Amino acid sequence: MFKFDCQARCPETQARVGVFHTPHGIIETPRFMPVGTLANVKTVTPAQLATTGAQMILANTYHLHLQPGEEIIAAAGGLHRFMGWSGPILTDSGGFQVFSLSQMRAISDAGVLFKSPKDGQEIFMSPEIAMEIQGQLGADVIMAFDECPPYPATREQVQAATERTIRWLYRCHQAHYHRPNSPLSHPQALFGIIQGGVYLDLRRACAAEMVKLDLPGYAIGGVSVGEPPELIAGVVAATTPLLPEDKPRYLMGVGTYREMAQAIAAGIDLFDCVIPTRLARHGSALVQGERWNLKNARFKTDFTPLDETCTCYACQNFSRAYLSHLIRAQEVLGFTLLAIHNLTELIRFTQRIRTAILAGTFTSEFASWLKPQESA
Ligand code: PRF
Ligand code: ZN
Repeated sequence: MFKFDCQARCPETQARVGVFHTPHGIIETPRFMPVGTLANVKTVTPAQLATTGAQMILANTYHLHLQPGEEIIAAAGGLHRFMGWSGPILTDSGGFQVFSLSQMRAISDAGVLFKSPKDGQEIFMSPEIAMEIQGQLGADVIMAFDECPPYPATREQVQAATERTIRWLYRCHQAHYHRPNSPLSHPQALFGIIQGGVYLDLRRACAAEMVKLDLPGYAIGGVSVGEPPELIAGVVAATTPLLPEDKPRYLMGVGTYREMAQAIAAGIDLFDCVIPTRLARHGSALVQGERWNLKNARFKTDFTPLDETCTCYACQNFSRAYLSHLIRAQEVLGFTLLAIHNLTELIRFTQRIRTAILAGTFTSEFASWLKPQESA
């Protein structure tokens, strides 16, 4: 279980093609993972989601702990049954969300005390509690509880957060692998989250410390938190050489074309981001690398598909004019169709890279995405 088979490598970069095995199925990497924060990918049914090429999807410990609570999900038989998704699921630990979404009361080595944005109630989270909740949720992959420093932050602040994240990982590992009697019928893989901000030596030190635990996978956290996007590739390239070749690598919260292509070139396998579903709810479509607002007047009488090269349900059955109409009228179907398209588009982008690595054409075919952003 949780084997990662590397099937091919790019001779010019660190990019690789792999298959990650989980109790609920395989993930062919590199691959983008849709975000289903509250045990649903917003506006999309699991049946629709399956048509986008999604394999593993995400859910959030933080949100599900606040609502409806892990006891209810455990009573339903776990997340897969509760939400009707039989494929692989990964839960984020809450480490990041506690810091970014709630009013913090106190943070110490013991854990984090914060105020629920829902009802103002004080809630305590720790590595042990995050493991316990994720055990109840029952995802295939669970994430360590980490401290994600903001950007900008001083070196001292980032170093303190990184050292705490390492101490917390050891506690997560202890709590997870020595859980007395898990009610689950399948094992869960614990991934560590490497922090270190934009300080490459801190990144390397954190990775070197975490690989000692021989975990089934590793994530890079603390990027895409407000730093210039050009810095992401450097952070990733400094970190991946320290990670084992035979374990999956996940770059958290990154899901733009350029950043994904460059991270894949540096050896990343998995991504997640709310962008495709969030853009859909704002009436925007990802079309061949661009963002189009469907409210734009030019779409009102455009009866061509959104993207004639796209195989998604929206592009196969509807016109830009119809989508524009639905979005202008605030019809839920418009958001659903755009979400289906945007997810298909980003997943297809990572699938196309996968195919190119296998064919030996990655660096030539994706040259425009691999070079730094041209300034306008
Ligand atoms: N830690 C966790 N989840 C995350 C992040 C992190 O650093 C990020 C940063 N981009 C997104 N999601 N636990
Ligand atoms: Zn489409």
